[in-house]
Amino acid sequence: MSLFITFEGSEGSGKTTQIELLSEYLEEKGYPVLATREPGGTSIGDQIRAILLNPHNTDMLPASEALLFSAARAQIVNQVIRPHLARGGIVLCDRYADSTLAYQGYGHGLELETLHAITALATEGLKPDLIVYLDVDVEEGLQRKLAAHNAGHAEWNRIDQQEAAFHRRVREGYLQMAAREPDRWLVIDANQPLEVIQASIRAGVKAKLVAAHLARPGLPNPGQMGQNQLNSACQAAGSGDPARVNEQLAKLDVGCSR
Ligand code: T5A
Repeated sequence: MSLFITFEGSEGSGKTTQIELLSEYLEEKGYPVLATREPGGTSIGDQIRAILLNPHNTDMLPASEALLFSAARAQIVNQVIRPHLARGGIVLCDRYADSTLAYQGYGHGLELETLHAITALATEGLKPDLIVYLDVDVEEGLQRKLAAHNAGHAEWNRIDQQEAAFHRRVREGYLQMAAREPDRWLVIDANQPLEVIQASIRAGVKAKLVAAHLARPGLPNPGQMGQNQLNSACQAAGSGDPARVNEQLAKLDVGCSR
């Protein structure tokens, strides 16, 4: 069983913080977790990141941005993400293809259809099982990031420097994408305290993990994971491989009595 989870959001939405908390939690439960980020995560990706985020590269064109982010993505998908998923692991990725659609598409106005084509090339069609979108007010997010920068904990990069209207278009883009695919996107109000956000993320991830365990031939897909549905699915799973299913459910603290 593998699971690919990406984290999206505008500046200062708290992705890095929440990924660290989730990663610790899943590792404690015994899952093989790999946390990584875009752009970066590979040697070539890190070099591309330095070019992309260098505050002095003010004349970079949106098309160049889209291609460079995608080049870094091709590397990380092929060298890091796919191999870990193939070993049955969980990948937590700070930003992925939807960042390109939000920033270069909705933010800069590049054609979405073209970006989808470039992204398909870079990812070889690999899509996340779950996209956690942390929705923060643009001004609040930028203030958080600036405070972290002033305290020496974060960089203030070329894209942070964009005007507020750009960041608002990015947020609007994210919300539109999330509304189109509600099964894949988990939208969380990221203006809340850290632990409240983390609890919502864990609930969403648990549901996906349980669904992944149960979505095997002959077993029902638990879908929205209401308690009744979950119980029925667990009972039905008893006719398949009950020991394994229950062991996994217990690890997740998900109620299931048979
Ligand atoms: N980009 C990226 C594109 O344009 N196209 C693409 O295809 C891709 C992949 C990457 C930039 O590249 C752009 C998007 C970005 O602009 P980055 O430095 O990696 O640059 O920036 P981000 O991914 O945006 O990461 P940030 O550092 O801005 O924010 P995070 O990771 O979302 O937030 P985090 O966890 O570091 O938190 C920021 C601060 O807020 C505090 C934290 O303690 C920290 O100080 N905080 C909270 N404070 C109060 N309440 C909460 N709930 C808080 N959560 C966090």
